[in-house]
Amino acid sequence: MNIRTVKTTAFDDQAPGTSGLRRRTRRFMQPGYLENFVQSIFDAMAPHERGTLVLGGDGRFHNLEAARVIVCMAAANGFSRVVVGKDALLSTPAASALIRALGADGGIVLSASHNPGGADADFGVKFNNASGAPAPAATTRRIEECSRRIDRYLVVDDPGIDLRRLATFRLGTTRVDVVDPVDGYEQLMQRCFDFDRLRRGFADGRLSVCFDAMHAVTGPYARRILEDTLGAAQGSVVNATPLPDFGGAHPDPNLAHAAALVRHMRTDDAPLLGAASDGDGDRNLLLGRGFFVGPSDSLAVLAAHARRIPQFAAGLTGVARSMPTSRAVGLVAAALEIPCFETPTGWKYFGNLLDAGSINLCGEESFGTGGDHVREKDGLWTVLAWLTLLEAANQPVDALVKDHWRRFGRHVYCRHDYEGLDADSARTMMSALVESLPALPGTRVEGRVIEGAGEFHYHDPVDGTDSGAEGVQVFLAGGERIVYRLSGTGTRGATLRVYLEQFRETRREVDALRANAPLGRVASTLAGIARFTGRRRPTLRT
Ligand code: G16
Repeated sequence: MNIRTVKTTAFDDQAPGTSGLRRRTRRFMQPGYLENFVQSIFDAMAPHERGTLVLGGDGRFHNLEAARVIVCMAAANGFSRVVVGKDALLSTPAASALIRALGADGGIVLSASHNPGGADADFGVKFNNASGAPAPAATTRRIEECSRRIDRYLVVDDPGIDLRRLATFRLGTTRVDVVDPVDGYEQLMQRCFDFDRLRRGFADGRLSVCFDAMHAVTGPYARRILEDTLGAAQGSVVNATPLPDFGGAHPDPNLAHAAALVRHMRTDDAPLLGAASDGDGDRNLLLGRGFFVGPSDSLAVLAAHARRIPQFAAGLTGVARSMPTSRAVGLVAAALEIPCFETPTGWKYFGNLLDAGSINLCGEESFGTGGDHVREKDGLWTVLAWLTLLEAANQPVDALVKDHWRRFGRHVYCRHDYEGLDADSARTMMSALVESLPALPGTRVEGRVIEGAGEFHYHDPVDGTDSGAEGVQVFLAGGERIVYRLSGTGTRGATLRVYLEQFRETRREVDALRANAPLGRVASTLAGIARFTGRRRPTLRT
């Protein structure tokens, strides 16, 4: 095996974002771009960590080609074993599960998550550590440093490796196993849930589901688990074949991009549960008949009923939410007398808490929920968890959620996104907002009194690391809260996210988007969004 040392020069845009490095696909296809970043990951690992590497992706354009390059680089860098999903497919949670099951040293997932795929769309690479968690901030900083001073990468010539069939072969001293991407994940789900009970629920008609895989990676997982194993009706999983361009759609499971599912869930044929997942299978959207379950409420409901889920039969040790996520789960934690941690946006911040056993359930407003079975958010797991609750409660989705609001009160919550902003204007707006914070408490804006305001800083209670400037919070009288932050996952310009939350004890039905519209205007005035960015309205409200 001929290990080639290829000279290279650094690219100046390889600092990982909220979740790995996401760039335009053509940027990744530029000679040396993928190789530099992958070599930087390997360089950031200690030599004794070059044991087993897990590898897979969400099937988007360039997935297979990039995986072959990475196999050749792993062999050149002295890994003893590379375990790759067949067709170079692995959902993000399945990759995390495989890393943990194999005791691997880490894994690389090729995905830009919910971003569109294709030659003119997005591609991404993320690295997970030996516990299966997204690389923590200290590691991503090391990777970035390596990417700045890189001057060579190592690779072996591709002898024509075929990742499209199950096989084991050698590349020099490296053993490469091409494995079924679903097997291990399904076995893990069988340990988390009571499959016999779910099977009975589908068999006697109390359970029914429509799962929209959005032509992304969860198709094969959902088909196998929901239809083949649990007996959901054939055709319950739609858009189940992973396509390189996700069928030309945006694989983002929200009300805007999963519009067909939303419409279906309003018809007389709607099943008990409607669900969708994103490009790499870690996000989830949940719908009842004509009813949307917000991700923050989903987390709170799961926490309140956790003991009904076999994985949590012994109870929850603690829960966590990212700062912008609504505070609904905190009320449940208080009732259960367990801690509720508040972390910055990004699943990587949950990793240490899960490893330490401080929490076993966590979630984010960005359509992510997960437990301690893996170290990633897990879309299909969340669907199985909800099916478990629905079967046990024998209630439709909306009744379960409304019961929860009656018991705990409701955090009426939504998010306004201002997408495709000029990056400099967005940063200037955030800086001006941060500067204005000390003077805000006690002032009024559009008739509301500001009680407190500040930037969010996080001190990791497990490893003691500090993360600062993770978004701005403004607290208003009456329990309203506005959060501002810039997205860390986009590939063009900047996206400003404004999160709006108010608490209501009332039993009256409210539409979250409509109820929060006035607060959205307050948020816009307060930060001068139109003045700095030229935008009068958000591009997306969810
Ligand atoms: C990623 C992270 C999530 C995070 C989200 C926020 O999600 O894994 O933990 O909440 O980004 O995105 P943004 O910075 O754009 O608000 P994913 O599903 O894109 O990997």
